[in-house]
Amino acid sequence: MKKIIHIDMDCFYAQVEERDNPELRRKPLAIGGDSQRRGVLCTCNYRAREFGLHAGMPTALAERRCADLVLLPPNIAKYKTVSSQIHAIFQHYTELIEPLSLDEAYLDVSHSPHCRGSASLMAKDIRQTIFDKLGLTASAGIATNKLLAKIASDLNKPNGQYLIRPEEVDAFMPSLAVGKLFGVGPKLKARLNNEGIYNCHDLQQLELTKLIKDYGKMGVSLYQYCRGIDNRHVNTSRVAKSISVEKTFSEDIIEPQLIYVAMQALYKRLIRRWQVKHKPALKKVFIKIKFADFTVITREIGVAELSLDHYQSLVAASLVDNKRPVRLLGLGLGLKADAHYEQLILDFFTEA
Ligand code: TTP
Repeated sequence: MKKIIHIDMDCFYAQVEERDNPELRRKPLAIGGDSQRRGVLCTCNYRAREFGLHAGMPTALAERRCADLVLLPPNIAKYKTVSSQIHAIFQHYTELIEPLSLDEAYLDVSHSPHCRGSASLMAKDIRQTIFDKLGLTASAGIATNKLLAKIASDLNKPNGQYLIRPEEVDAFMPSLAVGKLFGVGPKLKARLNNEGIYNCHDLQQLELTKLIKDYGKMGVSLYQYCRGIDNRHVNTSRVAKSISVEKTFSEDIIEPQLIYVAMQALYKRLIRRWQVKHKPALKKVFIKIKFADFTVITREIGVAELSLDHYQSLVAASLVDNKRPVRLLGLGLGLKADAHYEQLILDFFTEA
């Protein structure tokens, strides 16, 4: 049986800024883009969350909800440095580390000799070390697989940890909302809810054959995950599946010509990101457009070569179908699964 720890720093960007300027601790604090430039929040501290603020919220709305909000721009270089310091602490316990983002990672400590092999004690130790060395708090989940460990790390947040014992899994799973399962994003969740499936108990009533018929390969995962079964390994050489860049315009754009100008600038940034990563092999290109009413569409085509023309035709087709002002444009590349290069960090912050 495996011993997996999922570590997740508490309100990471905000906490780092609070640490470096303790005055901020008493204030509602958000990290994000300027409301003048129609930015959104990357995250906010727990005081700000009391006002209903959260990641992804437009900064303008956040400032309306919380008049005293202190807003800071993200300092990604600083967060990357802290992230590698956290990573160095993990390495003391195990080499089997799978980072999910700057502030989150799975650790397989099944064979770690530390703390007499107790994963709970190791999690406590790791959190204490992060606090002693870096002055930051983290939360942890401990379980026999990645699915459960990640769910568990949310249960005693902030600055806490939670252990799901193997014998507790059967009692724990039924009441869990389907949206908490790995791979169940907003679309799949809505589809499941539409069919009256809200929690894992509902999912457990469905036969494997029916799940496969309705959801294909994901049906197998759903069947296992709703029972707390997850055979995924801690993947130490995580490979990125996509590279993308996006831009929120300072004003909504109606004029297609201006959208194409923005597209060209984004394309240059995308190429640079792709080159830096040693040009991994492509599977597809895609675009994302967010309209002024916040609806989002995505379009993609399978390609092996990168070219501005692909984006041009995807954008053109989208604009023909949707004659509405555009708030955000994103361009991306889908990469082949075997595209070999290292991407330890998922770059959330894509503004130039
Ligand atoms: P999360 O771990 O999702 O959240 P968090 O650390 O801010 O807060 P919590 O205590 O609830 O875990 O994200 C990690 C960091 O990634 C976050 O501090 C900022 C960044 N981020 C973005 O830039 N944009 C986003 O939409 C999200 C969700 C996170």
